Amino acid sequence: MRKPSPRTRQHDAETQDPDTPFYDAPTGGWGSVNSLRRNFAEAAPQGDVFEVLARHNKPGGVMCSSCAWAKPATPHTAEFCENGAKSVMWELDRRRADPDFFAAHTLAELRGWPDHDLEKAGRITEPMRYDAESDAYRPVDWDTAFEEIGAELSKLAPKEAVFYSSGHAGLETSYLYALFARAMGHQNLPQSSNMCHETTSVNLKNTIGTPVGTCTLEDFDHCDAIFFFGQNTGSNSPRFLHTLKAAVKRGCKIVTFNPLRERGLIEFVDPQNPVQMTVGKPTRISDHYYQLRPGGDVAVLAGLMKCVLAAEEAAPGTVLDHDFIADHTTGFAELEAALVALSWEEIERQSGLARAMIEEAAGVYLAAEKVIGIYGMGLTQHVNGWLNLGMYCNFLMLRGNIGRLGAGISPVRGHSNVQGQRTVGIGEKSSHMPADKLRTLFDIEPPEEDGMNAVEACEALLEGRMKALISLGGNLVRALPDRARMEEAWPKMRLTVYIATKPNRSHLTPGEVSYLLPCLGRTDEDIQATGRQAISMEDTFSHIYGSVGRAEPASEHLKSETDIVAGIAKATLPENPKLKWDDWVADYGLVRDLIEQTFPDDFAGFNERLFQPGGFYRGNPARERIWKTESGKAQFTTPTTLSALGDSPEGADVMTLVTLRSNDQFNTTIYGYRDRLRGLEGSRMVMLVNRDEMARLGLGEGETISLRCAIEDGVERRVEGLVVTPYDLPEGCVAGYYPELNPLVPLAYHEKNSKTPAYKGTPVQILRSSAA
Ligand SMILES: Nc1nc2c(c(=O)[nH]1)N[C@H]1C(S)=C(S)[C@@H](COP(=O)(O)OP(=O)(O)OC[C@H]3O[C@@H](n4cnc5c(=O)[nH]c(N)nc54)[C@H](O)[C@@H]3O)O[C@H]1N2
Ligand SMILES: Nc1nc2c(c(=O)[nH]1)N[C@H]1C(S)=C(S)[C@@H](COP(=O)(O)OP(=O)(O)OC[C@H]3O[C@@H](n4cnc5c(=O)[nH]c(N)nc54)[C@H](O)[C@@H]3O)O[C@H]1N2
Ligand SMILES: [Mo]
Repeated sequence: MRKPSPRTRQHDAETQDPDTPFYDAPTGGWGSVNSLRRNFAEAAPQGDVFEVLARHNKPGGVMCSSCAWAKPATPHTAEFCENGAKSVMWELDRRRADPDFFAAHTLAELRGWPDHDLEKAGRITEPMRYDAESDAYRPVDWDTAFEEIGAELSKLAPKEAVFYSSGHAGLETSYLYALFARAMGHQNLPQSSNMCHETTSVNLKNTIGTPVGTCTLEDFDHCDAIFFFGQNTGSNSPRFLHTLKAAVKRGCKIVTFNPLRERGLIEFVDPQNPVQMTVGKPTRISDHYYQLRPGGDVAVLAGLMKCVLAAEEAAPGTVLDHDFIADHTTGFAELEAALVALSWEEIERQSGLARAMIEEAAGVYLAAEKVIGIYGMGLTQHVNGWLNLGMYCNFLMLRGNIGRLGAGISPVRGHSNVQGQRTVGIGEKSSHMPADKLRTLFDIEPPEEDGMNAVEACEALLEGRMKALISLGGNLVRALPDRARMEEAWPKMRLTVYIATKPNRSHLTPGEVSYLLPCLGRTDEDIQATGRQAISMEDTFSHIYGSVGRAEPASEHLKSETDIVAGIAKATLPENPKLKWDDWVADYGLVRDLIEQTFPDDFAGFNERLFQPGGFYRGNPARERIWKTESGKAQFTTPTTLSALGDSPEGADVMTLVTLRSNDQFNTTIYGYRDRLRGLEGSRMVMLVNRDEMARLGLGEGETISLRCAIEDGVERRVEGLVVTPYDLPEGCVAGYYPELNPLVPLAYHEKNSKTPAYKGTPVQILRSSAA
């Protein structure tokens, strides 16, 4: 792959490339209010939307179904962001995908609809069964559905079934789902995190002995500097901007490394601050912003650490945290030797940044006593994501920045309960749910064999080893890599069951027997035999909250996710008096008791603490400097390469593809066609590229091109109809939107240890229309 020359110019708002689309207003502010207004007009949500939002993210209210950011103990008057409000409005949609809708449209016809239009059909109102003859979903009653699904699952060898979950469903449903799989005899429990922060779960565990971040919200009141690698706060966790604003006001320094200039990390106007909204100045967020090459983070971190070593050499004993390194870590000498051997020339080449820039950023690090390291998909979705995280931990550990107040490593998780689902047993490993508890609590002999994660399930599907899928939320055929191969293989399954709120693309690829089961959303009131039920979830800081829906459900036929999972389990499993599905559905508090008994260290007093303001903290050993690694110490990682990208074909025409989320989407749910914070509007079928590259490649603005994956493995992967759009990106890379570009990412191109697909660093070639 071509290695472009490093940037020597630091970009700020004034030096933005002229003529490239650019949103020069701050994040938040009136833009945010107007965007909400438009979405409100389109979704025309139910009348109770304002009541729901008034209680949003507050004790006793609904915990946001958008991202996994914390819900503070003392909330703002409106504790929701633009995107949280969009997700509520989207769920409280007045439109209905009812039996008449499905009668009027065959699946073949619906496959021609854009994803946005599919979800715009509204909330699904009744359980539906696919009828192959008419190629349409037809209404069916719940008992028939459960009976047939149970009968189909019972006919399979357990390991032919896969139970997927998107990170939405509450801890109660998730625990029962994980229990159901193991009672059936398998641990095929892939989750959305397999495409997301699995890199974190596996590699942080190897490095510092915990699969999750070590920070809590409190740390942000004490840190002196925050580093950002590959996380887009303005779009994906906007409430975090309030935390950042407060930190900046205290004098905390923020340093960002991102190939794109993301507005939220540049400046912010608090939409809830009337003064700032009218006459105030926006808050500047990042003090320094560096547009590194995609995959260049390993090199940047190596450079930063070389600066730390140089400072130590200049003033021995004053820079490194020698006590921490000696008492708490292993592998320092190897790391040091590797860093000394690295040349700045190579670091500049791989990172795309000039040495002076890295030295400047290191200056901020060295001046700060307490530092937090934030990251997101920009680090995890790479072949060498393990090294990104290893190097990031190295960097923090050199000065003891893990396991003390105001410091730590802090992944920002995606789905609202993605972290919690793993905590209560969703995962393919035996270690995810203690075997002794399965035996004593339920007389279940747990499966010995590990199950499959998302990529492994796809491999099994391609090889005909996967026969049934239950999908608890999510939209796999859109979210997965290698779309063409996946969509083709999908209908070969005997059974597909989609538990969902709104129709999406995955529902249009039914197996031989297929069901679409509509569930209550997070905001909907959930009444069971013992009354109104609460559910619970865990945020990115390992705090756990109860959530109570109060909105009127879209239809009287909806069931809760807990009820649906229990219904399928009961119909599938042989009689076992210890599996009390009916009692559990009647009272979710009983499920919380079971969670507490299964995971006593995390959930002591679960029911009593459910509504504790700010959530209750389940603790984190690395935060206490207890290292649950193989060596019992925190592990320094020695770099074996300076790039996070995988091996790829050489050649001047090979570019690195980064897939992005817009400000108007939640994963595969497209709210609209405006990416306001990037100044892009109207179409998502774009290829963003730097103007110099356009000139080099002879590409014209507005020209339509195709992209092809440059990995040659016998499969041709292409996406056609992309409009060339100049954008301020580093050389050597192009960017476009997820999920539109997922057909370009090979299934086998994933992070080495965790198999998280490398969605941020796929080698591609541009094909001109004539060649396409
Ligand atoms: N509104 C909204 N909120 C969301 C979501 C959503 O779709 N919409 N999705 C949710 C989910 S499931 C998740 S996982 C999170 C995702 O949230 P993020 O972790 O922010 O993920 P992305 O938006 O995919 O990309 C993050 C950033 O990485 C940068 N980047 C790309 N490649 C590199 C690289 O090699 N190095 C560096 N340093 N940066 C790079 C991109 O420019 C982008 O700014 O958000 C959650 N919240
Ligand atoms: N190229 C590329 N691909 C990516 C990514 C990327 O950055 N680039 N990101 C990856 C990441 S981080 C993730 S997490 C995955 C996301 O993958 P998924 O989690 O599989 O996808 P989502 O789009 O979040 O799922 C949306 C669907 O969930 C259903 N839904 C919504 N609310 C509820 C509910 O309350 N209950 C139930 N049962 N269903 C509900 C709706 O039907 C909706 O259509 O995509 C991954 N794919
Ligand atoms: Mo995610």
